[in-house]
Amino acid sequence: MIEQFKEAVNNGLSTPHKNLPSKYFYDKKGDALFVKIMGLPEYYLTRAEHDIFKNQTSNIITSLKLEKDTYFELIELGAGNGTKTKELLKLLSKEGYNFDYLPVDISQNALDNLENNLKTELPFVSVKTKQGDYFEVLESLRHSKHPKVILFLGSNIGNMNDAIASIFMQNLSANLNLGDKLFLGVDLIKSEDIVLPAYNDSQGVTAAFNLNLLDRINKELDADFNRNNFIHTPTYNEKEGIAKSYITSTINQDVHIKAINKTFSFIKNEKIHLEISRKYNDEILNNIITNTQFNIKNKLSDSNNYFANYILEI
Ligand code: AVJ
Repeated sequence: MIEQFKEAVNNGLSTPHKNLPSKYFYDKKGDALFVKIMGLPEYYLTRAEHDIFKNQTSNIITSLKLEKDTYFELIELGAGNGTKTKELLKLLSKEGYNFDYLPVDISQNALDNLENNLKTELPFVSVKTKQGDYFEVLESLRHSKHPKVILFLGSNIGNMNDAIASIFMQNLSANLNLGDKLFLGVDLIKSEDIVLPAYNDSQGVTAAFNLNLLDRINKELDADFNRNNFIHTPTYNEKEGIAKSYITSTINQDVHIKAINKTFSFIKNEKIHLEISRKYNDEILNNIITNTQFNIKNKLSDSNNYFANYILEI
């Protein structure tokens, strides 16, 4: 784990276009900051997807062609705190659908919290948590032959570039059987005046979320980054539909990372690329699923048309 982190940091800071992978945002502090982001007035994504789950719940069930007398597995990749999914679980349980809810996460702690919460809030839903890597878990479920519905929500796919997203979808489809479904949440391409503030909020929470990665490197790799010498400088290009986050060095500076035994130099205005947040439309999604068995069956959008949940089927 720490070896991988070390290698990613060393590789990322040793290239001319410096970068650090956003998957390392999520330490304890980063998790808490992301929860704060989801509640920000500018961060419309979570509210928009929740709008779909809350106001179109029965539409979701119909679109997924679920049947009351056929057992199915509802598998959520990266379940988080399950706020949106609970809307769906509530209705499925109330209407007597026959299913297990299988939240998958890398964090056992997140799964324990979710399980405890569901035990009190939705005691009649059968929950079977699965700790591990998405594809390890899917591989282990592959032979069950029960119909499966996969939830991959929150525009989490947006952190992948199109080549990686395409490989991800190929792997996912290879682990499913004919008739299985994917319920995929993506942020839609829209104008900069809406998207950019979501990644550059007025309270500076997203800035703190990005700069926290420097603190994490200081802590875990014994480095001497001074986060006050970097600023959060996100961009959004509506034409390509990608938000990118960078931190920019405000001075010429050297940073030593003891665990790597190396000093890295930053010149004034030099950027480190941290994250991409890809926005979607039908064409982009169609390109990504070209080499998979998936077909787009339906699409549900929120009332502002900011966000969409696509239903794909094998
Ligand atoms: C969790 C990947 C959906 O890209 O919108 C939020 C992460 N980064 N603010 C996103 C994030 C900055 C988020 N995802």
